[in-house]
Amino acid sequence: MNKKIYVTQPTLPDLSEFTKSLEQIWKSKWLTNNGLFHQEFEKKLAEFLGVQYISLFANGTLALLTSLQALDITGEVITTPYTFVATAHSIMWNNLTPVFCDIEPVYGNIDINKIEQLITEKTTAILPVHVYGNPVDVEKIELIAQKHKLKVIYDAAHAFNVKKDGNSILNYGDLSVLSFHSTKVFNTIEGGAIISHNKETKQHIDDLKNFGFRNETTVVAAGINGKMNELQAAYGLLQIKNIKNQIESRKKITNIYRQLLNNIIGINFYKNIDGVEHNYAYFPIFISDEYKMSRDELYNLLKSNNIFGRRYFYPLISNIPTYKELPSSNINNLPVANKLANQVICLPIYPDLQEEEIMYICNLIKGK
Ligand code: T4K
Repeated sequence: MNKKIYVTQPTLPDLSEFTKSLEQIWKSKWLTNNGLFHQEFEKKLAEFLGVQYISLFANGTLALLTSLQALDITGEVITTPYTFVATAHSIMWNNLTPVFCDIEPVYGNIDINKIEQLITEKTTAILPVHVYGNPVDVEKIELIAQKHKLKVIYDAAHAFNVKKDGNSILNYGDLSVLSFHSTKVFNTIEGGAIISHNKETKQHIDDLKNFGFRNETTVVAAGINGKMNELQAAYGLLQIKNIKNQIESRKKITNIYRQLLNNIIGINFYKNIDGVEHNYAYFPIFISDEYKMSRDELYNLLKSNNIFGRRYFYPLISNIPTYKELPSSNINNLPVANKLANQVICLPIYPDLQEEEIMYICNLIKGK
């Protein structure tokens, strides 16, 4: 394959439509700080996702940082090590301690049966991640949180438009955080959002992302500058138009992969979950010992053939220098997370990926 195929490729809005939006922005000279595009994007996105309150952000990491600040989280936060570093970094940036909980072996989400044993008098929140867009068992998390009076913030960076029994997964927990980075299902180049469930919380989050300003002269907290600008908002508004088709294309690609990779000894992947509307954000495969080569050998074979899959999420966060001295990072407490991190390759998936390209990738895996 002469062409390089990456793990993902962003889909962009129609350039001539975006140019029209840019012309409006140029005329108005209103570039950021809750402009008209920002207001409209918040409204349309909330409608599209089926949620009540959205606060837009410049990126998902600033949204995560702010979500912990907004709920006054202190002490220890139970989370997963099997995620992108931003999840744990946001806990650290708030001077809190991440406590890593092991994951379940099928979808790679936090193992709800292992959460309670990690709760101490310092625990104030649980921060699960809907990894690859597969929903965490939100009902069980809610029961644990109620029992121990903990807050729940979902890192929903991968879970754009994911629904469970027709209801957005973003409606669970105290807050959910989205990422609209260019590598995500829905992108605003960089971008993110916090989903909240009442007006007061949204107001508080909106203050926090604007340095803590409530109005011209009142600063309510040491907030940050997390604002999304008008160019990102205008771009995002156009993205809503085509996102359904894009998710449909991802679904088709997933089904082709599943068909072509079926019955290869040592190559595993998960099935859809009953009652869940998936977004097909990633296509991870897990390479076990029965496969004819190691995970890294396959990763390098693909790479030498111009297929740039990614080992999301390797190395495991609990094994990187910043976190590995934490008591909860002990490898003996995280056997499943360590195992999946050593088995995973996320194969390329994006709406423009062609059927011949998928066949080429699968033939390399089959050894043809
Ligand atoms: N929580 C979770 C669970 C997350 O996964 C993330 C982000 C966050 C929180 C934080 O949200 P943000 O603050 O990012 O909004 C990427 C992304 O940078 C990161 O957003 C994402 N997770 C993570 C899973 O993946 P890298 O270092 O792997 O990205 P990069 O630049 O290597 O891109 C991957 C491939 O995508 C490239 O090889 C080619 C293609 N690509 C990339 C870009 C940026 C393009 O074709 N066009 C592009 O513009 O982290």
